[in-house]
Amino acid sequence: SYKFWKTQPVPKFDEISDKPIQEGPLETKTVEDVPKEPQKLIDGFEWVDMDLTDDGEMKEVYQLLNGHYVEDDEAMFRFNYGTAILKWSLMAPGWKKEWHVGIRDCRLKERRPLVAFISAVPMTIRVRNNNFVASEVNFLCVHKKLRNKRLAPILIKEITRRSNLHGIWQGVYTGGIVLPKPVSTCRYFHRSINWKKLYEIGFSPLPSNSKPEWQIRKYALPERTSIQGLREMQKKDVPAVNKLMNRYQKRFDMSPEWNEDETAHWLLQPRSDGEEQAVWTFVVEDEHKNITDFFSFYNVQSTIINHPRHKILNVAYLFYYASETGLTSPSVDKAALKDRLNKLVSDALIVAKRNNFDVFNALSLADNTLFLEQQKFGPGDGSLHYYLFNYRANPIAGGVDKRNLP
Ligand code: YNC
Ligand code: MG
Repeated sequence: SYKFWKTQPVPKFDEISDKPIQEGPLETKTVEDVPKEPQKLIDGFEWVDMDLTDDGEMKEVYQLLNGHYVEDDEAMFRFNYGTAILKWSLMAPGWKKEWHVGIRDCRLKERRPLVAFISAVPMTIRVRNNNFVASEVNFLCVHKKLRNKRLAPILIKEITRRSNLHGIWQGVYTGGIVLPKPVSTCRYFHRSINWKKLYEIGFSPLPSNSKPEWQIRKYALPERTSIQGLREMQKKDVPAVNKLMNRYQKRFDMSPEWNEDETAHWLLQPRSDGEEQAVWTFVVEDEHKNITDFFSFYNVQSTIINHPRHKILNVAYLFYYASETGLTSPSVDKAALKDRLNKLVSDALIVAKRNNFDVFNALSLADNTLFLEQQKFGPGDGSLHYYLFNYRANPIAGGVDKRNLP
């Protein structure tokens, strides 16, 4: 019945109209309207700002998420965000320590364990022709022993308050569960890289008319990439990639708007010594030294919850990509774009295999439906819902549109 969500500035499920609605904020407030203090927690619990530049505090966030963050419906896998990818997601340009919000259990005087977390980073988002700054909220997590006690709404109200204190009134978030009311819904697709392992852990079934050898052969990939001029992105590519990205994203109704700092951060992941690589980005440079295309993917491991031999699943997630082929005016040649994206993603799969990934995930958004089938992605069970907080928008087609499914 959405007792909490009913009270929040989000669209209701029954707000349907035949005509397009006027897009924009649902409510307007000023910083003076915002409480200066957080809501008081019940006795024994305390708000904390987590300092992610401190290895010890970073480890606490890592361990909370590692034990208690998102699982699939059958509880076979749980996300295992490593500290490198947590830093990358949570310390993006404009990050603030007070947006890394924790709750400690102080009943245990000595240990004071971290038992809940929520975070945000600021981003500029474009919805059709409007750009606005929003809090991108992620990593909402409550310890399993404190579930169903209405702590989640308290965390959500607190990250909202802290966003509002910075004059930010909109939020962006995604989730596997249905809440009022998704602006878009996408489906997950998976492309096996290490089919044998995926089969052994119960992720991939053996089709009744197939054999393991046939499946392995089906998903085999060449050793070498095929596109001339493909190379890893470097710092010097940032201005060109930034321009290409923002031009290409105009193809879509909703997208982030990155400046050069954000482009560098999200595609090149500033790394300290010995830190693991979280994101891979490749560009295509033509004979005139122009950047004509790029693709990127990032790594989130999952813990395989109950398997005697396999403990970790190495998953690549397709991130952003762009190609001049999608920008030819006055109208885009769909067949040429389809051909180009298939070449790019085929090379992305080869790079992922070389880096020991087991599976490559992509959503039914952006131009992904142009290559999913040909690159042997198969639909998964999961959906991902996209939400806007305090912003009314007409629905955005994505995976929801059945015509987009292969
Ligand atoms: C969820 N994922 O509906 P109602 S995604 C939002 N996002 O409220 P309780 C959620 N709301 O229905 P529990 C939610 N999950 O009564 C549940 N809710 O109105 C709502 N899981 O609270 C739910 N991480 O504390 C209900 O539930 C109310 O103890 C129930 O805690 C929930 O990060 C949770 O899936 C998710 O750790 C913390 O189950 C817990 O079950 C858990 O009794 C595993 O809460 C990890 C997990 C969620 C991943 C994510 C995005 C979060 C977005 C939050 C919304 C942000 C809004 C924008 C704010 C900024 C605005 C500005 C400016
Ligand atoms: Mg709770």
